[in-house]
Amino acid sequence: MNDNMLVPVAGNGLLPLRALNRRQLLAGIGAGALALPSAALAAGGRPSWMQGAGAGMRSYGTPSPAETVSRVAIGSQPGTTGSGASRTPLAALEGTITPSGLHFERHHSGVPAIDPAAHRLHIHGLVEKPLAFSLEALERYPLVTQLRFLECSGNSAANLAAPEAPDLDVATLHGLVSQSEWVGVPLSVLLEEAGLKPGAAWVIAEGADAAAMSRSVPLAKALDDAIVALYQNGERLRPENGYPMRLFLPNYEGNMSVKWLRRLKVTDQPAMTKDETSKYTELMPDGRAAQFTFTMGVKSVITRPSKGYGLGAQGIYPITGLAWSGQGEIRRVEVSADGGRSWADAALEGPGGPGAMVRFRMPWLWQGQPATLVSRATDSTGARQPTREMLVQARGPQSLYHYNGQQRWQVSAAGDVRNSYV
Ligand SMILES: Nc1nc2c(c(=O)[nH]1)N[C@H]1C(S)=C(S)[C@@H](COP(=O)(O)O)O[C@H]1N2
Ligand SMILES: [Mo]
Repeated sequence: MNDNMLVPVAGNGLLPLRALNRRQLLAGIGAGALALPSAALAAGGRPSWMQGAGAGMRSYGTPSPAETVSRVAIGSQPGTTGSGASRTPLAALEGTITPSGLHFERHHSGVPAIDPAAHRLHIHGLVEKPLAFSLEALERYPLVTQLRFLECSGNSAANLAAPEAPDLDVATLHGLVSQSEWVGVPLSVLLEEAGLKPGAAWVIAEGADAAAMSRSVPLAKALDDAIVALYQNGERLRPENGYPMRLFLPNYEGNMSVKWLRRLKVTDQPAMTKDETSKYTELMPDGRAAQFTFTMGVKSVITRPSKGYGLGAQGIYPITGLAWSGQGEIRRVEVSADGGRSWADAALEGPGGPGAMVRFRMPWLWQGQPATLVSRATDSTGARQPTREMLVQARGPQSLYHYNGQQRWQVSAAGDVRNSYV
């Protein structure tokens, strides 16, 4: 076979994963894009390695001034300072780790200014010995490292609630998810030190913000993989992400990872706080609500191409995105370019592991044909990401939280991309 020939593996131009080499790209219609760098070099004069002495050092680095990536769709409740959300610019990022300064934020009453020296974490309730920990004390415990996604259960809700596909980009729709390397003290160690009394079944976590955000955590989760996180991506937590300490509950809805953690009360029953009754419950079609729906479902989203990241010249384009599941590891991501009629397996990469995001990639030959790009993930429990239709049928349009439906991007003949339900 002529190795310049590209034989699609599924409908509408999906290409085999390892078929591409430089010769094929150059021989193909992607040549225009590849010619760019040398043209730019010719126009720009001398190559970059011939520059002068250069600038000096900085005590704390920031991105190149040429890079303008920032959090998006930053919205506050009217009349409040910082009670709202900002979203991770998913399409602008690569790999699987979200830079700390671009981690999404969700605050119920702004970001408190906490003096780390004065801050204490209290453990009390059904314990033999109530304890109070300073940041300095917590630092001396053996710390554990977890590469984990954090997703607000309100993420992607616009796609469930709106009858017509809202004309929004991937960050605005799905940017309430990020991934960091979290380092902290296992909560089990602190609870064992306090000594659990008979009847202990729940731990009520409370934050030191004006909202005193509180959630009830099942004791089994607290003793399993919960940590009191002190570090994020190698440095102390950012103020917006809970400085100086936060509860981090892998795989659970983001709301339960209480930031600015100041109190853990061990109890025999849940506290029925505002955020586990009037909020963060899912209204079902029969009028009842599902409560304590902790675990995030299996999910994936194509980050490029996507709205605002459309196609230019015809040629080969990488389709790429992120997949994650609170139920287990991501085992498989399939991609379709024909709206789900045919599928092909994408390549998975990144460190992955339980509770971690993976990146997926799939080469695609675009020759000006209209297309609908979709991805669907399957996790190690065998659960596969549902379509929007399946979710609406099961839950009605009002359940809002925990939307993990497949994202469809409609590509026009002009190469523009928009959100689509069909
Ligand atoms: N104390 C406190 N903890 C909180 C919140 C808050 O407003 N106050 N917001 C919760 C919600 S709804 C989410 S999704 C996550 C967001 O964490 P992040 O801002 O670090 O992304 O924190 C949770 N923990
Ligand atoms: Mo949230």
